[in-house]
Amino acid sequence: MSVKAKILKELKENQGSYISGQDLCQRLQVSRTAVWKHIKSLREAGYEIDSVSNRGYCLVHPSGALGAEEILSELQTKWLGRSISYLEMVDSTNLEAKRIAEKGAPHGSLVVAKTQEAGRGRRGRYWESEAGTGIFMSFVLRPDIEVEYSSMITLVTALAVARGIEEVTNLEVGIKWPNDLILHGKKVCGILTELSAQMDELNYLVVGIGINANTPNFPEDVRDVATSLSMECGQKVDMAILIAKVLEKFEFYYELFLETSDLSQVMEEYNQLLVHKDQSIMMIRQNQKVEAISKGINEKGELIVIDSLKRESTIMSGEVSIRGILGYI
Ligand code: BT5
Repeated sequence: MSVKAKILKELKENQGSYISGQDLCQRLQVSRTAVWKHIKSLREAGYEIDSVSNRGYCLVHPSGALGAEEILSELQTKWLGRSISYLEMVDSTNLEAKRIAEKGAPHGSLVVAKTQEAGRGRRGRYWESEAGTGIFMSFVLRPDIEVEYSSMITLVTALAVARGIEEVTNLEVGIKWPNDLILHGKKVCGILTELSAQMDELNYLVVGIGINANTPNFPEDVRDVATSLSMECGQKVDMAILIAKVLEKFEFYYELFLETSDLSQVMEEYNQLLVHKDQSIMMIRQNQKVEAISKGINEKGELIVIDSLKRESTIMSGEVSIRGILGYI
């Protein structure tokens, strides 16, 4: 963690009370000048920091800005997001994560952007990424697993994001299999997992997460299906805190997944959040629609469905899309 992030962490932990310059120097093993320089730069970034001689520094108001320091000062993970590349603008954080992965970026490296010019959804679709309003991030994973197991990571991510959002905002998020997060019938987060493999060997995975955190409104083409956390809870969400929480949850569920190389330990929790569980859904495969009942996922992350003749089968993600009977949800 950089000295600036460490100073920010100390100030946040003592928000509202004064911490002396000398204390900061001793705790962080840096000079007074270094502390002063970083305080100045935090002020420039929008933090309101009071300073009183003989008492020290006091964080009066956080900036609400998002950057590597903000995220690192909240982060409690062991390996995920310990190296952060924060960009004001990028084509897509997934593409950037792939570029750094190709250059050897380690397991857990994180890319976060203020805006994306070509935010991507699945199958060539796009992701609306208005500057500064949402979380646009991707991380690199280098797991020692078979290629065919990697699709389960998307489900692990969905569960982690749902739990992260819940903890930070108290909002109860549902999951639309396999990778959409739903709040009051609308999509609040999308996940795009991509991989690089040679033959059967997995080189790396990139997990991309887009969360509509503080999006005030959406363009017409997604307005009916999209919502944001701030719209639903009526107040702005601190994106650095949310990112840190989501990464922490991901580490937790990912490690459970690695223990068995399947979803047996997280499946029950995932199914509890599934929006269509035990309800009718429309399965769409190459423009063909078939009605079925969703029974939740199995340990491989496949959706178990029962058709109108009461026959049970499983569907794999990527193979079919599902919809509610009356529309998107
Ligand atoms: C997804 O695709 O839901 C995956 C989205 C992943 C986005 C993240 S952002 C960080 C990282 N970098 C990237 O370039 N991508 C990832 P899909 O299931 O195909 O859904 C895409 C569809 O959702 C679009 O066709 C729109 O209808 C709708 N949509 C677009 N932007 C949206 C938004 N901000 N909120 C809700 N729905 C949106």
